[in-house]
Amino acid sequence: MKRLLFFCAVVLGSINCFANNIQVSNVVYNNGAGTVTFNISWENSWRVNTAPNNWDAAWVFIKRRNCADQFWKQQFISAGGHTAASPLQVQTVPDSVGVFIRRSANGNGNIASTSVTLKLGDVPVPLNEWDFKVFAVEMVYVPQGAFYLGSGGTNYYEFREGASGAPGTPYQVTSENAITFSNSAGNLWDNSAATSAYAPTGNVVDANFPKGYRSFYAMKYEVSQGQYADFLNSLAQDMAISRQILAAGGYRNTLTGTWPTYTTTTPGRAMNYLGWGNLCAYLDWSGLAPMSEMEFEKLCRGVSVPVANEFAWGGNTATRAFTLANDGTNQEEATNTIAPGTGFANFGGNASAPQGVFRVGFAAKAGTTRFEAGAGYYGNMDLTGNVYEFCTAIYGAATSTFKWDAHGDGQLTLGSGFSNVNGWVNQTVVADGGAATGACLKGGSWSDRIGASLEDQALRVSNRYYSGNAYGSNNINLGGRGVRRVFN
Ligand SMILES: [Ca+2]
Ligand SMILES: [Ca+2]
Repeated sequence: MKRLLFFCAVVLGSINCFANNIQVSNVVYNNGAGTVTFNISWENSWRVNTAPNNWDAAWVFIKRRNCADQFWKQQFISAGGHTAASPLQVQTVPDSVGVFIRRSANGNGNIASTSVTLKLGDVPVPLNEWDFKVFAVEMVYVPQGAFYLGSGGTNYYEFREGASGAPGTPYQVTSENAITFSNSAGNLWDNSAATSAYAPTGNVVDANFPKGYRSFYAMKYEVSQGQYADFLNSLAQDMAISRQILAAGGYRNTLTGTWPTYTTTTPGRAMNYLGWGNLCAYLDWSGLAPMSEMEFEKLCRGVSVPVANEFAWGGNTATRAFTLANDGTNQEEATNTIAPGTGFANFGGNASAPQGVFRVGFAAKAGTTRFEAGAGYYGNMDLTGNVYEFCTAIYGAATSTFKWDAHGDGQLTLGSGFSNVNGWVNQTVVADGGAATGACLKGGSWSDRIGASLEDQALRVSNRYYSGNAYGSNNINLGGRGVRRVFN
């Protein structure tokens, strides 16, 4: 078979990827050296050795495509031999699915376009027949350390220490050791008196279940519409058709089109309509993993002492963001006056405009406080509101099958495009019903109100109303973000 060698040599991939201002450009493949060189830039970066003692980073992974094929396949990365220009450095991972790129020293501000060269793992011969596409996802590092589950608040469903009454005393997680779920001293329990619907099988949280004590990286933002379009366009056609979610005009989601040219006019807005199986597929393809509901609480609260009924920014009152400026652009923001002492988030929009998802990180600007940005302790955005975030729950069998070290390998089931990671629960579920059990929803969404009813408590960090749920569908409110717990 005659191959289009000349065509290939000319188009060596040069593709820009946008994910809330992170940009990859000037992708150049050197088949002699076995490297891919590119420039990367993003905004509002940091590395600090004072609280929260962390940094942000880009999770970078590479796909390759043969000239004769439109299906981008996983390109593994070498264990070493990488270079990054100042101020960046490369942090590798044992399974070679991607790398983290982060500041090499303390600092903050924008990362200007900076050159990075990654040494590739094996590339099939002939070496000069491949295009390469570089993807970058903004992440936040969460250091190892103890933290609290439960806020001591009045959520009907909320973790608490086993011997305390309701509203109870928060439960402190001090290791990754197995946790007993019991209403006795020193154990983990729930305000609801833990009916079977909200407890793990066998009443034990397995030692291998990710509890948030160990360090991990979490996506700075919810998965965006642009990221999901990039994902679909990189799959084989049959996989993309199975995983496509076309919701043009649906609650501010504009994703539309056909393979391999899915598009959205609002790539920076959160991806709603993202069912559990579709989120798992995106995360497997990206080399990431779903977070657990314990990790979600740590992202919000960090090492702080809980505030009863708090939201992600560490306070229990909020200002609703609803007056938009630069709507539909990559500068989309809200201009409402934030009441003193309150945090800022996209919620309460069930019956009033703008009624839908906002740009991820819409409230974060240079100089905003954690309350003004609606940020979690470590700098993750929109943990309260915008889209509900799918997590793996302390509920049912998931608590013993879902392991902390199980990450995506960049490769999906052929044909269906579903994820296929050992131990992840219900990976082929994209509809409501009992089959989605083990996935839960945290943080509330753009449509939720703040109030006393069970539904109106959903925006609170520690609320577990949807922890025993069966919602897996491509619903107007649902989305998520990924984590990675294994790195060198
Ligand atoms: Ca959210
Ligand atoms: Ca896989």
